[in-house]
Amino acid sequence: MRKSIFTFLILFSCILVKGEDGYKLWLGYQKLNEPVLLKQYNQAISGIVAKAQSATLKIAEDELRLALEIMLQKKIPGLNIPSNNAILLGTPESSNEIKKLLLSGDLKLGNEGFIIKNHKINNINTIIIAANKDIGVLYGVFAFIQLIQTHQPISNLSIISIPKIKNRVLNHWDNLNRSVERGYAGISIWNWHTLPGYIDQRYIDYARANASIGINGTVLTNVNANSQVLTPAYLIKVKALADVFRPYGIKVYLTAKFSAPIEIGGLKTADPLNNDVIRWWKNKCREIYSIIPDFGGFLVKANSEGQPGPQGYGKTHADGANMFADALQPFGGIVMWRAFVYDVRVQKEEEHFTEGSVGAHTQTIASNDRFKRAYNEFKPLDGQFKKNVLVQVKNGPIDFQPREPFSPLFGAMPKTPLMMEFQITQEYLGQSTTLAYLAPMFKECLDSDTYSNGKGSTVAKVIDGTLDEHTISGIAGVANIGNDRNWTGHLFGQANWYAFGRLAWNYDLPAEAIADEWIRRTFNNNNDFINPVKKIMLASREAVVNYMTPLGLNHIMATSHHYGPGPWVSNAGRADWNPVYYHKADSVGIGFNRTENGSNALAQYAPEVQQQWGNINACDYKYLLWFHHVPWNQKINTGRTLWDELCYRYNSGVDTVRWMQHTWNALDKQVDRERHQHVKMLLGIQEQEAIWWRNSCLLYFQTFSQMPFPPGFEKPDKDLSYYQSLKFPFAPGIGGNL
Ligand code: GCW
Repeated sequence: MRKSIFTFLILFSCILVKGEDGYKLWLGYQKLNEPVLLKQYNQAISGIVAKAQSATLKIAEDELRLALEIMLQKKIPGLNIPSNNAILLGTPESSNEIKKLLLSGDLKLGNEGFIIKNHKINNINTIIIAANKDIGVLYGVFAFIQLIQTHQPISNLSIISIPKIKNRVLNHWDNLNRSVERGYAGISIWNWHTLPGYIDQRYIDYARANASIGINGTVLTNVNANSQVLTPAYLIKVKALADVFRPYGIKVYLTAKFSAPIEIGGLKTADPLNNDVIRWWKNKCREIYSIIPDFGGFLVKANSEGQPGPQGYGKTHADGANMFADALQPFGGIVMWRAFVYDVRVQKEEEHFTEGSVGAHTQTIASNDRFKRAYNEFKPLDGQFKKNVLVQVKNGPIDFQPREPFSPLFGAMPKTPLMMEFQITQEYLGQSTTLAYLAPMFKECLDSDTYSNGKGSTVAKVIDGTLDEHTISGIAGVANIGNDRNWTGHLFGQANWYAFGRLAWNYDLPAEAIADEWIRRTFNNNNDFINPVKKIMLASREAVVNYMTPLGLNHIMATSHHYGPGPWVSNAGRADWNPVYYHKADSVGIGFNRTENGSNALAQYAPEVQQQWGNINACDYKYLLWFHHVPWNQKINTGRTLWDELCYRYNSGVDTVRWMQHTWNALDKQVDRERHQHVKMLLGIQEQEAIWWRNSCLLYFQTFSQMPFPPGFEKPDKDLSYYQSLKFPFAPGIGGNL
């Protein structure tokens, strides 16, 4: 007896102290506490009719039941025929009623779209969740669950939802030894050592989370690939993951190292036009598809940062990509060929580059500005890629900075489907100690007008294929997922994974609406909580821009690990790995002149865009130092001198973080202690890091401007040499090809 009381007490206290650790993401269904709403939902939902024959439909039915039983606190029976208030799930194949409904309208749902509708069948009220294919039903189920999680009415539903972009893919930069390049949430979730025998529950939960936001592909391995993953020993491990993901509508892709035929195939060359090489890749593809029949295809980083590629054999990116395209084509696979290129090979020419002074080959690709590289290499190849190639372009011309102008390649290659590459992991945005909600950053790029086909030719329309009538389209996000209990290191990193998926499905969704649904699904529906948290999220990215890289500064992070400020660094191996290359501060001013009398990178944009950014007096202050070298004492269009504005921005970044801290701290009663503490402690670190950024950058830039800090601003408590002495040799997230 005493023993059982004891056990009870232990269990009870465990329940009391156990908070939420974030593992459940936005799918931690909770009992609904609002009696009126509960009554409405209970009346409207009596059971589920689903003739689930496939694994996907079974998952859809189970998920719906799980969610409803927890949220509505009642049993949800399975029904054989529609009775009053039943939810009817399925496809034309699984249900005649659905067949009739889908045939009755010109719905164009495609393979992934769905419809959710209140529908009368013989005078009986039902809710129909239907799609042409099983996966659409699963997406529909998650959308319906979202309605309940976010307390929406369900009495007058007529939702039709179709993804705007076809391939919505996560890119894991995960190495075979489980380190994650630019990963800040522990080690890789793929435990290659125990695969294929051991299927971690995480693999299933990962697939479920991705399906819930419409992600339909995953590249398992780092772009700085290790070719071992293409060997039979690893392919059976890949197959095990593909088998887990398949019913969730997720295809598996791999990175293909260009030199694999040499490394694992025993050939002497990897020349893309060599017959042995061509044959080797064809056989490799045949082998992969015999193991994984729905394999998605390859992601390739070639001739970039030391990776091998076709240029090593005097061939072009198109030659390389097309070789893969031919090998994958019979099986329906695609090639995602990255445009993030700056080959070390042409470094010497670049460093001594003056227009017109180099040989014919380097003339086309070398440049006096890293900004221009991708465009210089790829634009001339427009029209040369095979039909199943997508060229994957980073959102900006340099490298995932807190703010970049859109890459000039968008809109410049109408004959080639361009795929967007965003970075969800926060390599340059404070990594996992920083709360930075990235939907506003993703949207800023997607909504940018390229003017390539007249006004309204947004980046989003370039990548969804509508502008240039492409039949394939894609968007990739470099994942921020690791084996940390909460998946992403920072709890709010989950919002970026979530936002990426939601925008990939529908880029028209406002960043605010996505934040709103994420907060409701992850925490609660209490407005006193939602409103302040939403404000924090929406201010967060701009705060980071302000205290790290305001006014268009970029790439001034410490080199290699990119953790913390390093604007003074000038000794890295390549000129364009140095922050001084990017900010160009001198006694006159600061910023990179990319106008006609500078590197003229602006000429890569349409005339309307050139006009928007080309005039130093009119250029939006957000992009100013991206395009202009501005004198310290010049009055800019915010009304302050450049130096004062810089001080003002750095300070306001710190102030915003402090405001975020206070706002969050006051919410301790509205959220469980575990998650509250987690975010609170990280915001404490973020405040320290923001101060560090502000102080060190302003002290450093002051050595050029020689101007005083405007009155009223907090003075740095350390001197510049202190900040310059800080070293972080073991900062996380480095390492490739492992
Ligand atoms: O952002 C840079 C990173 C590298 C990365 C590279 C790329 C995977 O610092 O770590 O390598 O870009 O995108 O290929």
